[in-house]
Amino acid sequence: MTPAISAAVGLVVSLGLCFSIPIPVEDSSEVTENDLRFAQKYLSALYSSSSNPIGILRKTGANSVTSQLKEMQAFFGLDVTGKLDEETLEIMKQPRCGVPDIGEYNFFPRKLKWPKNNITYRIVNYTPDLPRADVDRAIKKALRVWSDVTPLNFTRLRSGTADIMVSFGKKEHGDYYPFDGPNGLLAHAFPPGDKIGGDTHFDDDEIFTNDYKGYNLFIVAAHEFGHALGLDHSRDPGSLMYPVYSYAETTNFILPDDDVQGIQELYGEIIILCFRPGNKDPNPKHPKTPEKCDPDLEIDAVTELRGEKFIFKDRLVEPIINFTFAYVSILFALTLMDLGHPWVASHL
Ligand SMILES: [Ca+2]
Ligand SMILES: [Ca+2]
Ligand SMILES: [Zn+2]
Ligand SMILES: [Zn+2]
Repeated sequence: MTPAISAAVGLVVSLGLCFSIPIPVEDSSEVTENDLRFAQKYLSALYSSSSNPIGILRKTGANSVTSQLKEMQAFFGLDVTGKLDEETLEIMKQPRCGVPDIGEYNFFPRKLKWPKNNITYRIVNYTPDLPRADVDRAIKKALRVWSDVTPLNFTRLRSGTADIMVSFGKKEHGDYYPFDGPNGLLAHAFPPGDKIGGDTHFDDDEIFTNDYKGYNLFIVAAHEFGHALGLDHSRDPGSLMYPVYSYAETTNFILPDDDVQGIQELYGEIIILCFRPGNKDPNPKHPKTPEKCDPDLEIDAVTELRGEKFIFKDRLVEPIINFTFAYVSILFALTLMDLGHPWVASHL
C-alpha cells in the first residue's frame, strides 16, 4: 500500500473511531470504514443480547464493544486483543447462523428444552430455489439427524400451529430480527418454548440447494433445528453447531460427537439394541444386557414404544422367540410383539 492510500485509510479509520463507530482497530491492519460498520453490526447482533428476544434468557451481552470483540475472538479461538484486525474481520464475513454466540444461561441456570418427546413441525412456506418435495425431504432429514440419537419424534402438521414452524423470509420477516440480503446470516431459530419458541426461519435471499452449491438446505436446517431443540453454538469447528456454515457430505451425514453429547445431555439417549447374526450365548438362560450399537452403524429399522426407541440392526437370528427371551428379556420380547415388528411377526 502506498503511503498516500495508507494515510487515507488511516484517516477513515480514525474518523470512524472518533465519531460513529467506537471499535478499536489493530494499528497495522487495513480496515475500512465499511468494515467497521459491518463489524459493529455483527457484534451488536451476535455478541450483545440487549433488546434481543432470542437472548432473553441469556446473560446480558458484554457491555462495551471492546469486550464484545474480545468475546468473539475468544469464541473463535483468535488472539483476544479486543482490537479489530483482518483475521477477525475475515471470520466475521463468513456466512453463518443468525443466532448469537453468547450462550450459557448464566442468569437462569436451567436448560431450555421441550418438556415432551413428541414434537410437531410445519413447513409454512417454500423457497423458490428448490422443488417443494426437496424442501420437505431436507427438513425431514434434518430433524432426523436429532431424532436418530434421542428419544425425540417429529410429526409433520399441514395446518394449524406446530411447535416448530418452519418458514422462509427476507429482510424483516415478522420477528424484528431482519435478515441481511444475500450471504451473511443464513437462518435463525428460537429456543424451545411457546409461540415463537422453536420456530425456524431461513433467509430467502440465499440460494438454497440440495448439493454442495450455494447453501445446502439440509445442513443449514439441521444446524437450526439444534437451536430449536435447545442447543447453543459450539466452539468446536468440526461440530454441526459451530456458527459458521460449511458444507458436509449429506448422503451419509453423521452427527459429530460434540453435537450428540449436547443433545443427549438435554433429552437422553435412545435405547440401542444390536442384534447380529451368530451373536448367540451358549447358555440361552443367561439374562443378558443387549449390546450397545456402534453409533456409526447403518440402521435397518427404528421403532418406538412408550417414548423409547429401539433400533434393529441386521436380522434377528433364529429361533426368534428363544433368541429374544435369552438375549433380551421377556419384557423386550413382549415389546417386540407389541410393536408388531415385521421380523417378529413373520416368525410368530
Ligand atoms: Ca413455536
Ligand atoms: Ca443473508
Ligand atoms: Zn446457529
Ligand atoms: Zn426470523
